[in-house]
Amino acid sequence: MLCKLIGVPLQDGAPRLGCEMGPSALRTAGLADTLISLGHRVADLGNFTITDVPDARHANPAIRQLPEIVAWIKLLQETAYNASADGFPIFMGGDHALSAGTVAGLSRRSVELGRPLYVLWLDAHTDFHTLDTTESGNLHGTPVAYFTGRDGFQNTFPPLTVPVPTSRVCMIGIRSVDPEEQAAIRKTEATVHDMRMIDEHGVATLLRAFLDRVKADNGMLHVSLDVDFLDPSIAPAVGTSVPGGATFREAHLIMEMLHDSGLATSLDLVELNPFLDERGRTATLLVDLTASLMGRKVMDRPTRSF
Ligand code: NNH
Ligand code: MN
Ligand code: MN
Ligand code: MN
Repeated sequence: MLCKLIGVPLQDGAPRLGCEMGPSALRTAGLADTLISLGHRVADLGNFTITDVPDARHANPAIRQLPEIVAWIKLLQETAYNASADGFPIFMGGDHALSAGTVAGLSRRSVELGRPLYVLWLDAHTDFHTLDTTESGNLHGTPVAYFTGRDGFQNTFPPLTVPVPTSRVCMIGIRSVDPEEQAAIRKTEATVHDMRMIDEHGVATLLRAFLDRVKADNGMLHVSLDVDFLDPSIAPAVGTSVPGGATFREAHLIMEMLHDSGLATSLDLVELNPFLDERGRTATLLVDLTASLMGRKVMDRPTRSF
């Protein structure tokens, strides 16, 4: 497999500075060599950057860095569309606002290929705010609402080629949802598995049901991994940590099952804030999770029963 590393040093969507260093930390933690050791080819396309910032405004005074985010979405939409022509794009964030651009670009690609795009959203948060409803004004809280075509982005964010229907979005790890997001997402067909669902059923059952649907539909599958999906005790390098997150094994199991399914076609690694890390352990964990997704395993699976 040709893995394309795409650096997205974006931090305008998050409340604290530092995500801009994410791509460097992932490179330093050995992402490219790890993929090569698994038999993949790697093309590091370097870090992308916005050049001109449009004149964008919105009536909600809380919104921060709107023109910059609009510029990033435009750039990433084009970048994701182009990069997904062949190979497996890995978007190294950068904050989660980047997924507004990556998913929009991948959605355009999926229409061309005649394969529906599915999104696995691994996050503590639903990121389902619109420009009208966000109270924090941090636009990393909005990408899912945008790429699923929720009202409230017209004439501000770039138009979508085609929205991803909410029925093709599966969220796992959710444990912090603002009231307005809660009310809005309840009215959609999105699958929202909060931490209690993991506690009661286990990640394997939840993920298998989703993967079966993707497979039956010959879908493309984009995986968006927010560091705060993970429990803060194993992944401290994030500005918006929430207690009670996924464990080391739950996260690896998801990645291992994704690998076995052969369904994943692209990946976002987002919200890594290296300024908050402890001797690179969160960056290293993200590299190891990517390794599990791309084929690292301890043992071959037994073909006979045990
Ligand atoms: N819902 C909150 C907000 O809109 C938190 C979003 N923060 C995230 N999302 N880290 O993944 O501000
Ligand atoms: Mn997020
Ligand atoms: Mn989050
Ligand atoms: Mn909020």
